[in-house]
Amino acid sequence: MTLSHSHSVRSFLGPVRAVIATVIAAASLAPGALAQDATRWGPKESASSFGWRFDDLFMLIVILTGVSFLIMMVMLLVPVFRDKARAGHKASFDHGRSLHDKRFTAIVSVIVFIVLDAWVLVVAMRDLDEGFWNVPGPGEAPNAVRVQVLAQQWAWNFRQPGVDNKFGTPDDILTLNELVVPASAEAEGNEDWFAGRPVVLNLSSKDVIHSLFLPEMRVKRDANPGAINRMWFTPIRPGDYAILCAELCGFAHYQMHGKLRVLSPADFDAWEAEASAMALAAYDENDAGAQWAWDWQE
Ligand SMILES: [Cu+2]
Repeated sequence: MTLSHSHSVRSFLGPVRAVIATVIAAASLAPGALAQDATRWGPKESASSFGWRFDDLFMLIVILTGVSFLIMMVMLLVPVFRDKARAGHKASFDHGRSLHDKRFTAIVSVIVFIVLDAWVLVVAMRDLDEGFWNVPGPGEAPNAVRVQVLAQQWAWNFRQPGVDNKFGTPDDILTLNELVVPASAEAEGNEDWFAGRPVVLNLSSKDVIHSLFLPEMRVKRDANPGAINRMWFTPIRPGDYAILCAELCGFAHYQMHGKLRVLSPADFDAWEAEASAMALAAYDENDAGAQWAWDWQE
């Protein structure tokens, strides 16, 4: 009895260990983001003012489903061990059609629905309302850093208005697969949603549907041809972060990534002035590919 038990545990742990070892080996061999983070579970640390909301929501879901799982396991395992085969004990077959069984099922279902689903829904809707959907409207964030994003197979074009703060002028800063924005440390934990310099994006696409995904900022939004979608976030810490496409958009979709460079406010102002001056100096009105600005959508 003891022998066969320990044997079955060992034969179960063998494949589990093999899977874990394979995952760790794959993560440490993978290029880029995964390798640096192989020791950390879950996504990289949030670096935006409302990113914590998504982390808290995920944790709430893990706790609620984890506790439900444990309760279910206890309810399953207690009868298994309490009523296991023994001399003189006869099994009886039950369809679970009695009123007692039906009432029990109904009560458990209602509790699960109210406690788990409603709780997660209320928190998720509050977070969306105060964070992701709360894109600053006209005049709400005069300090906002405005960016036009034009996706294409398979690259990200970014346009910033430059020092004249107008889109579609010769001093516009155009970057490819790299977006430079300032950090606003004061936005962290601030009750004013738009404290510091929120980054507000207008997204569109040249060809198919893409999706701009900034995992450390905890935001993601589709870029659709023929439409302008809006998105916002406020970075709170300088650093280099990932830009990804989260919509399967063709055969080189996997190459459609870039770098989000978050600079200190002073470094950003210096970068912006220099990049805008260089854009003005290099402006070529015959470069048709660079003339894609639109009227800013607030
Ligand atoms: Cu794409």
